[in-house]
Amino acid sequence: MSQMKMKNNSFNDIKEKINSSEKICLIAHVNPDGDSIGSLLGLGLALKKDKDKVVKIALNDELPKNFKFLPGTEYLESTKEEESFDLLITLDCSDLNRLGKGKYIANNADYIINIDHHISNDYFGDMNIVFPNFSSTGEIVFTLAEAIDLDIDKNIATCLYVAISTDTGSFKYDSTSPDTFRVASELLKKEINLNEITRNVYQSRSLERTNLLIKSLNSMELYENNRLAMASVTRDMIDDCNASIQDIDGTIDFIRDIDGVEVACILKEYGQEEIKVGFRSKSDVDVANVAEKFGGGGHRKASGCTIYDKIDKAREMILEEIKKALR
Ligand SMILES: [Mn+2]
Repeated sequence: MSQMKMKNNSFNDIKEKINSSEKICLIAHVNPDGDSIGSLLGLGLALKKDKDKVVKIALNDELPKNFKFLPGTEYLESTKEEESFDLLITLDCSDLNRLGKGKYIANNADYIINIDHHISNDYFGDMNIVFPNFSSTGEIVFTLAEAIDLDIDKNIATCLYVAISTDTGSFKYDSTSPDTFRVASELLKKEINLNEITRNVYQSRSLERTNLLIKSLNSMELYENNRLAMASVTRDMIDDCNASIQDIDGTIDFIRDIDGVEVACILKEYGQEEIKVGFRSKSDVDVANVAEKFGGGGHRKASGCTIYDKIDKAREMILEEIKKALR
């Protein structure tokens, strides 16, 4: 990839491209989180206000339960091989592989706008808005919408607020800037229902998920004078709890939050030889670097990768690399 390509377009370029497109598809990354769902629905609903356009809001995964209350979820539909679009807008995706099985949709589109905040973004779009210093893709979407005069109503504000709140760990992460609070303030002015958001997003953990959390924490081991904590979640553990693989999300934050722990790591057995690994750091250790050693990526303090090997072998390999990073 040439350095020349690593350049952002202006909001005006984006505006003109959106205005001149009639059939638009929006899509976000696989294993959706609050930022991908919130920015997808937020921008989707904003573009749907233009009745002269066909706007598809694509989601190929199951919508996590705690986001089902979001406005616009009734429009979510999976992609189809035979579809084509003037414009594809990707949200919160650092590269096209993040689209998972929906990746083919990139070939079904004449043009791609890539909106993201991951530092590892490879500028795959024909146009790119990649701001690694933004807290979330939701914050970028708001800033863009404001700049190009898209109407942000209460529904859209609800989606974008969830995007920002979840991707900042409720405004705790370093990526939270004065602008983040300005955007949150603008969204609150739309009279969004904070109580409804909090209840759905943060206070509705299922019993199955809670049981899996307990099991996962029991699998935890500490290394390097308790500076590193690792847990593994196997298929059997998930089945025993009657839980699903998405129910592991969030467990890593509990591990990171232990006093003295600098790096938290969780291994998730997606398949017998497909292990997804999540990393969190709360010190100077750059876990994006660690993830990159295994073909993954992310942010300095939150990253991930996939290892195609047995879970015990994956654990050994990861342990070795994190130990190096901690020295
Ligand atoms: Mn994000």
